[in-house]
Amino acid sequence: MADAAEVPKVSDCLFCKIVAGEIPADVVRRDERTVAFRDVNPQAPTHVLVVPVEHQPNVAASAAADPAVVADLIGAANEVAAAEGLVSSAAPGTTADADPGYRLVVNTGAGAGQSVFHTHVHLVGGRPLAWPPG
Ligand code: IU
Repeated sequence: MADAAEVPKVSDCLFCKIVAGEIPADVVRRDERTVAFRDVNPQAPTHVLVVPVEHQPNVAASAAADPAVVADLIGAANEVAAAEGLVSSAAPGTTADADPGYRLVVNTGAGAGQSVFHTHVHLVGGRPLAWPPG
């Protein structure tokens, strides 16, 4: 695992500071390329943010710089979802009780609701989720 103190960061980026351990966060998963921590303003019983260690301002920039990081983020989010009891072995199409599921949201751009400009995936679950989102 990378030493957090050695991770390059953008000096004024909040999520870089969380990745580096300079700002406390409720970290639920960490590997060499991603960090997952609970959102400070949760919108559901499970609301975890999964971020890449490498700073990019949004997922479009992350995908352009290193497409594999997008798979890393989704893989990490799925592992967190499983740990939170949101991944069912039930066949698709069964009831919400049997297959609670989860939602991944990647707000990209201010107009889409992005407020922190370090790529992040919201993992939301633990309650019924309506569609379409707001
Ligand atoms: P957004 O998609 O960029 O809007 O999401 C940013 C999220 O970061 C949002 O849900 C905030 O509650 C969350 N957050 C956080 O977890 N810790 C912080 O110190 C700050 C924002 I500032």
